[in-house]
Amino acid sequence: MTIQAIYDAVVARDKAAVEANIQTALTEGRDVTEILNEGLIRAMEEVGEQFSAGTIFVPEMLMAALAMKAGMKLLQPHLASDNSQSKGTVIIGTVKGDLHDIGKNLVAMMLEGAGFEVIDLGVDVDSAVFIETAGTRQANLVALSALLTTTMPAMERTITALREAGLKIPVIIGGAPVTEAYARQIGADGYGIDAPRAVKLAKQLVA
Ligand code: B1M
Repeated sequence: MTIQAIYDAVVARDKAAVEANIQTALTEGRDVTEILNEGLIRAMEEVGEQFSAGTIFVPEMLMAALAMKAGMKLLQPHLASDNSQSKGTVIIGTVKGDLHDIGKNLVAMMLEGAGFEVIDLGVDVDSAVFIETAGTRQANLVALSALLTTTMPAMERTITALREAGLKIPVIIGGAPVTEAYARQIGADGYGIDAPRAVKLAKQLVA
């Protein structure tokens, strides 16, 4: 089955096989969300478990991430697009100290697909850069991602700095260790457990 082959190829860190199997799945008319959730995202969860168990290490985790990113690139044009009129400008980035960008890229892709103009600041983004860009680009929303428990406090620092700079732009946060309770605790305006939820929140907050 093609979806299982995509999953297996990510876990095996085989970029060429990920690409070939995604092409096959798309040709077969498989649902893009199924390919993403059951093929790619589920495979990265397995990769994380293997890392936690000590059966793979950072280089292997990185290779799996590169295979996943190659797969996401093929899916990007197939994600629903609504480009009729810009729904607003979103500044997105992974916070200071954190280099994980797959989830953040997925959120950015889906926001673009939903009609937002997305300014992606990349990874390891200092709060000052969020503030400067949000101000100069007249952003309607700031979206922060963090994958490490050690970088979650950088989300709070960014929100505090935005407020101290007098910017009343709504902020949404997300990433594997982040919770709804943490979002409330640090004064974020919303928490997205996954990319579709982040898009839903963005639509609610940027009316
Ligand atoms: Co790292 N890593 N990693 N890693 N890595 C995790 C996060 C970890 C859970 C693995 C583990 O131990 N099981 C663990 C964190 C433990 C913790 O803090 N609790 C960990 C660690 C420890 C590390 C290092 C410290 C390892 C080391 O060096 N010893 C190191 C840190 C480097 C740094 O950032 N400073 C490190 C490095 C790396 C790589 C560079 C090798 C690579 C990242 C490559 C890249 O991103 N370009 C990597 C990877 C691939 C992972 C795992 C395996 C996969 C992450 C991923 O891409 N998932 C991860 C294990 C895991 O998460 N199960 C792990 C797929 C992606 C689609 O999911 O990003 O969660 P995710 O995004 C989701 C949601 O969270 C949500 O939407 C997405 C789904 O729709 N979401 C948002 C994300 N951002 C959002 C923002 C929103 C809303 C929703 O609104 C704004």
